[in-house]
Amino acid sequence: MIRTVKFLEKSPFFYNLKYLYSYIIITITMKVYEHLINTISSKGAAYLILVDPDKITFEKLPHFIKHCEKSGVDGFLIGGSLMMSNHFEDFLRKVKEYTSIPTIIFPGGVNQVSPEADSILYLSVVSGRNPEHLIGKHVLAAPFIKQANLEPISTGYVLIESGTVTTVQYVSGSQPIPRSKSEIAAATALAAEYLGMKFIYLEAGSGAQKTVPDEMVKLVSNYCSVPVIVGGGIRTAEEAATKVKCGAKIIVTGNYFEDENNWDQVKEFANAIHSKVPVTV
Ligand code: 1GP
Repeated sequence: MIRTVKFLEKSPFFYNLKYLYSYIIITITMKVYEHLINTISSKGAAYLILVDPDKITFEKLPHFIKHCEKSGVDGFLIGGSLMMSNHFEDFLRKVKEYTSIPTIIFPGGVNQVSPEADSILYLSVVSGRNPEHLIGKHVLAAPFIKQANLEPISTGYVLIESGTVTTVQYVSGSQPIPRSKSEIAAATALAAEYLGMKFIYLEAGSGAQKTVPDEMVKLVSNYCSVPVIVGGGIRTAEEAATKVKCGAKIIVTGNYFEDENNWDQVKEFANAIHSKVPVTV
C-alpha cells in the first residue's frame, strides 16, 4: 500500500491532480472579494452577519447559520476584537459545514488566522495612530495568511465615536473620529483608498449606542470610489436601509442577532439592504 502511494506521488498524474486541487482551492478562495462586488452590483448592497464565537453555542450555531443563508445573507464575518474562547478553528469548521456562502475572518488579533475560512478582512485601523494596528499586527499575520492560503481583503478600518468606549476602541488603543467630523472621516477614507485598500469600514463598534451618522456615511461614500461597509449598533431593518440609501454598500450586523428572539428578522434586514431586489413575500 505504502509502495503504491509512493509510486503515485511520483507519477505525473498524481502531480497534476495535486496541482489541479490547489488550483481549485485557490480559485475558490480568490472569489470572496469578487462575490461581494458582484452582490453589490446585482442587489444594490451586500449583507454580512458577524458571528462572534464567544456569543453563540456550538449547539445553536448550525440552525443560525442555515437560517441566515436561507434568509438571504451574503456572507459571514467571524471573529471579534476580543476572544475569550479557544475554539476558533473548530468554530470556523462548523460554520463551513453548514453553509456555502463565504466565511470571512474579522480578526481581532494574529491568533484569529486560520485556513478554515475563505478570506480575511485585512484591517488597518486608519482612524487611529497606533502603529501596531496600522501595520505591526499585519507583519506578524502575513506569513500565516499566506500559509493558510487565505484571501486577504485589504480594508481601511475607520472607528467612529459612538457614545461610549467600545471594545474595539479600547483593544486597538486608538481614538475614534468624532461623530461631528465627517470631513475627517472622508479624508481618512480617501487616504486609505489611495493606499490601495479595497473597502472602507465605517465602524461604530459592536453593540454601539449610536450608529455611524447618516451624514458621515453619505459624505464618505460620495468622496471615495471604493465600497463603504457600515457596522456597529444597527438594530432595525430601517436603520440598515437608511445606511444603504446614504451610500453604504455593505451592512454588518452582529449584536442584534445574538439574541435568538430576533432571528426571525434576518430576512427583513436582508430585504431592506438588498435595495435592488424586489421584495417577495
Ligand atoms: C461590529 O460592525 C460590527 O464590529 C457589528 O456591530 O455587533 O453592533 O451589530 P454590531
